[in-house]
Amino acid sequence: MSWRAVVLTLFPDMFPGPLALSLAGRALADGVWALRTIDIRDFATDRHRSVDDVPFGGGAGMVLRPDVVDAALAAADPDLPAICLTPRGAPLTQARVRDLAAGPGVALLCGRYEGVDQRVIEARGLEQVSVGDYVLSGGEPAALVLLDAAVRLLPGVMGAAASAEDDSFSAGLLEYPHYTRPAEWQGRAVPPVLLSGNHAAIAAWRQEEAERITRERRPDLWAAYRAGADRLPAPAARRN
Ligand code: 6GU
Repeated sequence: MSWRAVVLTLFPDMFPGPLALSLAGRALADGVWALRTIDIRDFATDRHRSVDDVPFGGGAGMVLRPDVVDAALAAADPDLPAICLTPRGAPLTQARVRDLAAGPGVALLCGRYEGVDQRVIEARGLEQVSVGDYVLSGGEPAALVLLDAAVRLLPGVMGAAASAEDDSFSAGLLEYPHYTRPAEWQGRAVPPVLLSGNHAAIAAWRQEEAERITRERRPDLWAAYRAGADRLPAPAARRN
């Protein structure tokens, strides 16, 4: 049985989009996962096929109607976790992606306009998820992001090397930098340790670089990593 993605959207033509290519596209063609789009507009009931209306209380933009969205959600697989993509959601994390990939699939409601009527979010118990602190014109690119992140974790989609890499992100650090041939390019040399053949020294250098980069760029991740390291039974020597 394939991992199932159901996307509820006003723009079904945006799917599979980039997910038809590369790793996700191969897995889709091979039946590792399946994608179904539900056009929210198909569930409009009036002759103008309206899906949205002005916000109560006034203000800019339009709000997706709860009755139309509820009817669209009723057409999705009831056994899938249902997520509403919205910039007001909880930040998407690798841990959440891993859990979703381990389950039967996901149903994704893509908000448009100013958003979705709050009552259908509550009535359906929708989880609200964001992909970052910036505003997209709709949830569709966020759905593509979530699906890409989940599909690459499905069994057989990536090699064993990649799952080990994931573990290193799950360990809470940004990755160390990478280099390939030529060993010197435009006067820039590759860090000599990488050419040394000393695998212990290479692993130590990569760990230090990962820690330095995380400390410099992501003080939030660095603090969480330090807090986690403090809970280890026999802590190795640490650099602040
Ligand atoms: Cl999930 N939707 C929209 N419209 N904007 C976003 C987002 C989602 N995540 C970050 N920005």
